[in-house]
Amino acid sequence: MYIFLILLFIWNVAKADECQWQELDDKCLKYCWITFKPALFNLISTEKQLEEFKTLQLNTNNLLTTNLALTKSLENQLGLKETQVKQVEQNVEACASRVRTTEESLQEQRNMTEKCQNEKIQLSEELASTKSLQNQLVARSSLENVESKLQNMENQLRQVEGTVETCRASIKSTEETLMKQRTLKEECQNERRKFKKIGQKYYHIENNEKLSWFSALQRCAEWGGHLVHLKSDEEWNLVKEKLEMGYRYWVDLNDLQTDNTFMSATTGEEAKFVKWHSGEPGPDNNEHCVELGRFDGFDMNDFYCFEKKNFICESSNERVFNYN
Ligand SMILES: [Ca+2]
Repeated sequence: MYIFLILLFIWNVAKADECQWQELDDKCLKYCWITFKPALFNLISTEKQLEEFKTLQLNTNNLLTTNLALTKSLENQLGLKETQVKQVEQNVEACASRVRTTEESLQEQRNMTEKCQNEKIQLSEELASTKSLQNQLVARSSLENVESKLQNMENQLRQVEGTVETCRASIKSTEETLMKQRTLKEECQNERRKFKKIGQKYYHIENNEKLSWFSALQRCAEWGGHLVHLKSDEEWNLVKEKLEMGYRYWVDLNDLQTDNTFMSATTGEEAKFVKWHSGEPGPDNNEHCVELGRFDGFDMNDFYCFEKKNFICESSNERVFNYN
């Protein structure tokens, strides 16, 4: 373009030499104007284009600068990213290292866990063995306790057996006593059967055994009766007809409490019926118990109470004789 303008300028200058300066005002100037006008416009246009080009170049430079700055920034960012990538790679490596360490630790833990499980199994077996031994000890202790309790129970059993034996002995003694009582009762009953009805009452005239007045009193009581208590001549006459001649019989009268005041041991009252032999009761103050048969008949006589004589019992309860 510049080369073309230069060539065009040179050609116009060569054409101008043909014109006279005096003709410039009209001929040459017009010519020149005609000649330079396109060039001038072209130059203006070229300058505008140049300006635009410069502007464009400036913009381009700015854009390039911007791009460079951007590129620089990108490069910086890239460097930063690379640094970060390196950091990440280092982190990854560190993580991988830690993973390996963790795996190793995990493996160690697994090994430790397996070892612990084995030890646990072994401890469990030892614990089971210990428990078994403990149970055996407890069982042995329980057995000892049971043996001790059994010994105590045996001792208690011996005591109970002793008590039972004592009870048996007591029962046996009681049975024997009861048997004796039954025997005595039977004897008494048998003796009661000895009572015979004489008149309106029942009497037993003991002709075999001789007792003191006191013993005779007791014996009649044992038989369920009392020494005979005569109340009237009728009773006296009926009884004396049954007596053996030469025998002497105790009756229930005595003056043991007050001399010469004869009381009935049956009624506790002073005797209302007496049949004294002549001269009786005598002056001997030691004679306090009354008998029949001292003399030829069976009149009454006071005599020594401890002398053993036959005796006459009278029933105190008529029901005793119902079975006769
Ligand atoms: Ca006398």
